[in-house]
Order: sequence, then C-alpha cells, then structure tokens
Amino acid sequence: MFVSYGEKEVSLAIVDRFYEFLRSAIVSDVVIVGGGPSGLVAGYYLAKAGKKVVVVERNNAPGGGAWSGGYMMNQLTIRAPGDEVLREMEIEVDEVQPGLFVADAQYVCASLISKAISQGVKILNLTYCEDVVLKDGVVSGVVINWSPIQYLPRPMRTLDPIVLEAKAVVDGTGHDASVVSTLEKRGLVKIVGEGAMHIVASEDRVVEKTGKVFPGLYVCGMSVSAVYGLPRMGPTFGSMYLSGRRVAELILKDLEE
Ligand code: 48F
Repeated sequence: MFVSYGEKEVSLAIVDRFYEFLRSAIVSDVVIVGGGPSGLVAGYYLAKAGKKVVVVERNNAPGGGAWSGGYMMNQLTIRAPGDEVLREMEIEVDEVQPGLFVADAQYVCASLISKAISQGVKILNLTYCEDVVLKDGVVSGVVINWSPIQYLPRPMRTLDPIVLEAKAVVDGTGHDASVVSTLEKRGLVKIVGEGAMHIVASEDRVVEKTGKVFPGLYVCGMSVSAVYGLPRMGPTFGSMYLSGRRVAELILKDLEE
C-alpha cells in the first residue's frame, strides 16, 4: 500500500522544494546560459571545484544539440583529445579508428546532465535569458523569464523578469550566442558570425578562443565560433567538451584573483 499523502501534500512538496531551489539560485558564483554539452561540462568542473553554479536553459530538457548526432542519427563523434573530458567524467566512448570515437548521443547527454547535477549544478529549465545585468562596465548577472512567456500573445507578454546575480556569466547558448548579442545590440562587442563547416580547422580554434569576451562575460562551445567567425564543425563534439573545461579553468583562475 502506498502511504496516504494526497493532493495537498504532493503540491506543497513541489512548491516548497522549487522555491527553496529558486531562492538559492538568485546569487551564485557562475551563471551559465545554455545547458548544451559545453555549458554542462563547464558547470561540472566549476561545481567540482566548489563553485555555486546555475545553468539557465530555455528548453524543458537541457542537452542542446547533444541529444542527437548528425542527420537525426543518435551517434556522436569525438576526435581526440576531446575524449579526455568524457573519460574524466567517467563517460564511456568507443574508438572506431585511432583517435576517433563514437558514442550513443542519448547516453552521453543524459550522463553529462546527471554528472553536472551530481556535482551540485542547479539547472533552471524552461527559463530563458533575455538580457544581462551590467554594472560599472561589468556583466554581473542575467535577466531571466519563463520560456512560455515568449509564446504568449503580444498584449500578455508584458511580464517583468527577475534577475540572477553572479560573479561570472557564461554564454553557452550555441550558434545563437544570445547573451553576447545583448551586448552587441548596444555596440559593446562585435559578433562576426559563424563560418562555414570545416571540421579540421574549427575545433582547435574553438578551444583556443574560449574565454572572456567582456568583463564578467565568457563564451564556450559554438558561441565561440559565432563571436569570432570560426568555422562550424557539425556533428563532432570534442571541442565542446574541451571548451567547457577550459572556460571553467579560466573562470576559476579569475575568481581567485
Ligand atoms: O546548441 P548547444 O548544444 O550549444 P553548445 O554547447 O554545443 C553545440 C553542439 O550541440 C552542436 C555543434 C558542435 O558539435 O555544432 O550544435 O555550444 O546548446 C545551447 C543551449 O542553449 C540554450 C538552448 O536551448 C540549448 O539547449 N539557449 C539558447 N539561448 C538561450 C538558451 C537563452 N537565451 N536562454 C536560455 N537558454
């Protein structure tokens, strides 16, 4: 027999726990916008190092483009040394040629989410970042609202957002670079726009250019390509993991100073 808790207890358990969760997300060390592979890896390493991390994800399920491989086929490819990060996170991959790995996309994606949460990363899903907080020329938080609000009829969309404060903000929004674009529209940074596909040319450069784009704001993953005009790499994911780890290392160093 199930215990006899009914509607009231079930609803209160949800409301109480969610608001406790939301309350603790208001001030953190790092807010990562976008729960794709690069953002989840960044969150994992930052939380592992003891930082308080919140991931803001506009979709219901985090994971971004990591749920599938190319052309709706659920196999990811990873070129060495990208596999290093997955091994550190104890996620298994198969080597199909020396240095070329394949893994089930759903297994890797679900594992990245699970490992990040297990380290203490808080994921606010169905939440989108519409702007940044800019104080004395430094990005110091994000302006968020519930994703469904974007789809309401225009007269009903005038619902004010709330704010999450953080010492560092990461744009992990993928091809859109949607956090950096809030600064671009004010003429504060330039977004070059993603280049055409060139797998070999893209991955090293994405990792190399991962980092701070503006005081308080960092980029990782495909946002890096969008901001700096680097080639896209399509269905190969190693640089997403290495970029996530690199942005975490750079932020940890900056937060120490
Ligand atoms: O696109 P996405 O997976 O970003 P990524 O970590 O990885 C890119 C690869 O998946 C693949 C690729 C390389 O192999 O080309 O595409 O760079 O995940 C970005 C996440 O950000 C969310 C979006 O829903 C997705 O889950 N997102 C985008 N804009 C916002 C956002 C926003 N304004 N607020 C909240 N979430």
